[in-house]
Amino acid sequence: MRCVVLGGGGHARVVIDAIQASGEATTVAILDADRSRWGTELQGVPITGGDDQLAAVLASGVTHFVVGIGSVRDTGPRRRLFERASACGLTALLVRHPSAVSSPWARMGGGSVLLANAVVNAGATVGENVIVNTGAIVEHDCLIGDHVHIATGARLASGVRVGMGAHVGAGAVVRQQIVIGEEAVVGAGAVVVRDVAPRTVVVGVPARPLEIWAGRSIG
Ligand code: JB2
Repeated sequence: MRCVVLGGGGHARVVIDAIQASGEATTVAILDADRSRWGTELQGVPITGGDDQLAAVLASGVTHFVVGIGSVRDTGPRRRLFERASACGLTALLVRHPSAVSSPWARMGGGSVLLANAVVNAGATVGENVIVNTGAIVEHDCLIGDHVHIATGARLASGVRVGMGAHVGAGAVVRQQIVIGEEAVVGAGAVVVRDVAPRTVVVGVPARPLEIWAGRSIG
């Protein structure tokens, strides 16, 4: 399989590395929005142009794509890029680093990336274009919506549901059966023991909505 990676920054490095290690596809090109990068290489892969090249890339025999931009909070750019490439007729590549563990009893959607030492356990369902970043754990029977980012080292206990486009920050811990709403953000290192409403930012131990937390902290 020949694939193109969309975005050529830090996250793309790790994604390309995982694709190369898995041996399941060959990354033949990177598209990046930054013109100054065009004509250069990232880890041996040429950066050939911007997203307006998607149709040409497809015509050249490339069949698959992966979104190679990450997110720290707003997962919207990743979603829009995924939708644009899919609309062009490219197929989203599922990427699994060989050191990652994904149960044969788990389901993973196209375009999702499971990076080194990540775990997705039995009965879990992971949507499309999800990042399960380095060392993150998605326990059994979790339900992870499309475009979610489970950041490095985050741990979701069993049966956690994460809504579309949410971000679970690095090293966060989420108690079993918790529901995290669409596009919510869990801060790095937070410990989530109550449900998180959609589009809410929670931080701290135990995690609280940012405004309340900040108020208590100041007051
Ligand atoms: O719409 C776009 C687009 N927007 C930004 N299309 C394409 N094809 N490329 C786009 N880019 C490019 O993504 C930028 O020009 C830049 O080269 C790249 C983003 O690189 P950066 O290193 O700034 O961030 P990242 O998204 O690769 O990594 C972030 O998320 C990771 C999960 C960082 O916060 C990392 O530290 C983090 N590990």
